[in-house]
Amino acid sequence: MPFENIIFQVDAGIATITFNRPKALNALNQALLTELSRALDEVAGDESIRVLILTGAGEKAFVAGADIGELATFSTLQAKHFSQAGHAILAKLQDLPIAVMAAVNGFALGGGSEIALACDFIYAADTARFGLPEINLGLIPGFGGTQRLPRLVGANRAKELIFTGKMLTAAEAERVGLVNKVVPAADLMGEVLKTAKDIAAKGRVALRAVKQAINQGLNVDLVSGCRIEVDAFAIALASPDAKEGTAAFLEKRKAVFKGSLKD
Ligand code: CO8
Repeated sequence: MPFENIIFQVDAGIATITFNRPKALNALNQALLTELSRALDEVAGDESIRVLILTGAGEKAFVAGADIGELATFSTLQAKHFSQAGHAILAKLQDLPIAVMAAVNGFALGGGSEIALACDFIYAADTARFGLPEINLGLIPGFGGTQRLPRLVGANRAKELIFTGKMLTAAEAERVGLVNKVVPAADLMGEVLKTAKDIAAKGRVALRAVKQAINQGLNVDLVSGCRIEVDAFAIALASPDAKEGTAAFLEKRKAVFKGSLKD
């Protein structure tokens, strides 16, 4: 079935999902979330994909949050289902064994910020704005914002942002560690693709192992996290890519990683 609310493209190992409801500033309705979930399944099932980029259509927004018109019609049970579905999709996004970058090209508000927070890291246009303004609607974040934001920027900064519902500029978001890099809007996709291509050329097994070690390690104490790293290191070292990488170094040539899982 074709996508109507997102654009899904794959080119040379790099997949891009573009949220595509520009008239509603790419707000998340149930149809969009269902399509996002399907696209993530396609990404997970395609071994040629090494990097996923998420961005928004139009010049104004990445995603301006959940669709408020739709939200306003929900019963309590529908709200719970919508929030649970959002959590499941963002867990799927976070657990993808490849690099996931958010290219935030404008407003990333509410559920939009929460999607960006579930990515591995964020590059932003200088025109981007970040915020969790749910409190202005009498609501609270419902797609992981109360959990992922404090882990990234600290509880004090997260509370100020969520209690006030205020927006951060791209420069402020970079200063608090929410965003890795801010560039002029016209250069955003070029910068994102440059880093995506760099990562796509690395060994697949190593990338998967290191991402799992970091993500799982963040949920446990340091000693347990270091044990996770020991296992992940051993798995990476056993991969054909590690044989190629070490041989290439010793032979003074550039490594060519194939990402295969057996010799
Ligand atoms: N939902 C629906 N439509 C939206 C949304 C949205 N979140 N944001 C913008 N739009 C629509 C506007 O209604 C408008 O439509 P129309 O042209 O038909 O009137 C169009 O997009 C353009 O928007 P504006 O005219 O408002 O553009 P401005 O440049 O004046 O303002 C803003 C841009 C500041 C981004 C403003 O649109 C705004 O404040 N939007 C709402 C942002 C917001 O509050 N987001 C949080 C939503 S709640 C949420 O995300 C909860 C997530 C977890 C849910 C869990 C559920 C149980």
